[in-house]
Amino acid sequence: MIRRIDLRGRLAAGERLDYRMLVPRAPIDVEAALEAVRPICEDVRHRGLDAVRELTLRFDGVEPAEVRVPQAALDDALGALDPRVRAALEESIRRARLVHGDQRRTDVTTTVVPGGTVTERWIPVQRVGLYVPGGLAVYPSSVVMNVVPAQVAGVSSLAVASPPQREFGGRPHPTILAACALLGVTEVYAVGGAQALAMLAYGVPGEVEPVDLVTGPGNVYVAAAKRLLRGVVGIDAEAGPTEIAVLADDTADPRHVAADLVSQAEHDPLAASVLVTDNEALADAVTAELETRTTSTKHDERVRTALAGEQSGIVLVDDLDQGLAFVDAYAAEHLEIQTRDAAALAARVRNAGAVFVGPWSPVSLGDYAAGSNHVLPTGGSARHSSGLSVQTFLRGVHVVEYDRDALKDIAGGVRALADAEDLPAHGEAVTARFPDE
Ligand code: HSO
Ligand code: ZN
Repeated sequence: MIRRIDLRGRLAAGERLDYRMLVPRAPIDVEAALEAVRPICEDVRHRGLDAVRELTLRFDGVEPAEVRVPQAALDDALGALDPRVRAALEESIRRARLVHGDQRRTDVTTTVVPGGTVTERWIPVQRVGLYVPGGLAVYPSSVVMNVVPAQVAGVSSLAVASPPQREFGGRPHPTILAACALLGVTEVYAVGGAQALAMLAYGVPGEVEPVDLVTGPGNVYVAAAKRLLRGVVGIDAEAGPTEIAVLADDTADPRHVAADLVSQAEHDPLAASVLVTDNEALADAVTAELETRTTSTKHDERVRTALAGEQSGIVLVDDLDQGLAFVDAYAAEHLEIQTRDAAALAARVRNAGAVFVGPWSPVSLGDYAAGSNHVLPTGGSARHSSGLSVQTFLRGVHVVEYDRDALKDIAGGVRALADAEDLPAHGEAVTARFPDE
């Protein structure tokens, strides 16, 4: 059911291998979704909450009494939350605050020359919209992963949007509401999909203040809406289906490897689970384990489809150096290193959204309770982007302050460069300050 790609001996035979092509990403057509999303965003922009209500009825099949979830509903959801889930969420929040607290930036002043300084000031984005998906699963953990870094960054105004659920009276799932309440988020909207992003980006006069930045994962329509609205608002990455890559050798436990591959396949039929190993016996044992696990796991259909997809596979490599080259080219959202000297190998990884080192650090720990963030770059974008962090919600602003002597000292340099660019007025803006010299 999971395909195997045997690369052993092929480099020695002189073949050129394009690792990126060998395990392609699941086909997600954001461009096609753009066509569907464009009229939705326009409608919300022009007709505000009337459009939001109609679109919610059309796409979610519910007519929420109110688009904004009342505070009493948030409080009730927290009051009714299973105490075990509450304790787990509280611990998840505590750990995330520890890690994200250490990401705070301090303003730095550089004295460039005597009398000339540049200060980098870190200023939080003023107002952000956080999207929490509904779909195949409920994601209170994603509330934590979005809200904690925003709050640590000092964002003062924060709105959450999440799709309304028919079985909960047109409100988001109660666990999502409870997570918002636990985190002190009071502005929550029962809106999903592109209409949620448009509502947050454009705002609704008198009802919803527009945000400056939208973050959070979502389906292809959410990704398309982000692409369309970028510019109107800032966005984080366009999230695609979840991915796990495991780089393992003969020391890995096949039961653990299989369990981890299944854990992320559970998210989505388009999720990617990739094992890269130099050990054929491990590959065989993991394949056998996957067979048994897929029969017993709750979301067996989804898992089987994901594992059988083109985007998943077991890759056999000559050695761990080739394995490392492969996983670097693939640039997984999550990369587990289950080898001897795992920490040393992990230190050599260049491209991954997050790296999970050794036998006791499964991805699902990171999904919920490691303290790390689980909103991570997918689709190979780990080659150039990072996951959500405090930095996502900050802007570094250069504050320039030179005194007279310091400016005079460099006036010639500014003039020379201004003339070289044929922009003499730039130079004159400096020399105008020194008319007698
Ligand atoms: N693995 C997902 C996050 C998640 N898992 C939420 C469970 N709940 C994407 O990183
Ligand atoms: Zn997950």
